Amino acid sequence: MPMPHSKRQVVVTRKLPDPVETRMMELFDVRLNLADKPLSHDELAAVMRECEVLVPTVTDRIDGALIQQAGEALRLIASFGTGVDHIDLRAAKAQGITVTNTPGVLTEDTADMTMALILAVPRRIVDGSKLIATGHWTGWSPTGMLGHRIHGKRLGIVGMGRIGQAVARRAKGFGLSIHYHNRKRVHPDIEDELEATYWENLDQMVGRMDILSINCPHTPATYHLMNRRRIGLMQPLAYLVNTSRGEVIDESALIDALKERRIAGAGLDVYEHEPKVSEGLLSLDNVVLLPHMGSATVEGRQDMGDKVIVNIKSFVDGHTPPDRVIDTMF
Ligand code: 8YV
Repeated sequence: MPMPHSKRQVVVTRKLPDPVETRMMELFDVRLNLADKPLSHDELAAVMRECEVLVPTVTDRIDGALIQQAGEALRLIASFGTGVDHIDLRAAKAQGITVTNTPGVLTEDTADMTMALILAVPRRIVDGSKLIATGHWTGWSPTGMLGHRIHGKRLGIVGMGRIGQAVARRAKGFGLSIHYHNRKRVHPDIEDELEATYWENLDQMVGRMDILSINCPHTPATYHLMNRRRIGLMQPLAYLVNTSRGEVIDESALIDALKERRIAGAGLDVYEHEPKVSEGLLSLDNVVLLPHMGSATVEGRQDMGDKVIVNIKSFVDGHTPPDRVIDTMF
């Protein structure tokens, strides 16, 4: 059957779940990446010269140069993911290219993983598991595998958006008291529900928390928000957890603080130079390191794919896609 003219040429840069790809094939003229080999800068440039819709992921750096070289046909970048720091939004706007993302559908999964790290680092879950796996466990002892209590401690959430609030809800159930810093104070009803304390001044909060969780997006304003000076304000028994973006923390300053035991530990799911994980982190015994898997659930990936499809479909049908990224920076 000849392809209907209404089908738009969509290029997907990575392997997506089968049901998502199948539905895309039904709706659009799609080029899939079944081998899941990330495209090089040149390969991205080549597809962006031809396609009408690009579906990138966090592993594709869609910089200003790529956008400027894009063909006239490229009208939509429908990213598979919530964070959009891998896309030069200013350049896209200048070229009249719409950008969409997939907010909301990975909130609970990411909050779960944040909570897992909040538990795993102070309670030494990975250390315990390694002890068994290596055959070194000799039995229970009164002073064996001691970690630190979660209940009754203070959790400082940096970025009280959807994910920050979902973390707060969970953490409250674990008996943590909730503190937060955000560009804007959240609605009083949410503060009441979470019994949350707002800190307008991040430095003030950082110095008083037992656990800090990074849940803000990476933007020019949050790059190295946890810089060397701020990490230096943390208490020696405090933990730092990051499931957002590595760039929010000065990774080398964090490594120094962990090495010198100026803070107690860190749980990281994201890194400043992904997929590279700093050598300095790998040799530490007070960290739990995960491979950017905060939203890695079968259900989440399906929901993300569904959102991408709705965004493309509404765009090609002439409507404003539901998840258009409005760049508030400009
Ligand atoms: C996604 C994420 O899996 O959505 C995000 O912002 O960080 C991840 O959890 C990834 O971005 C997919 O592109």
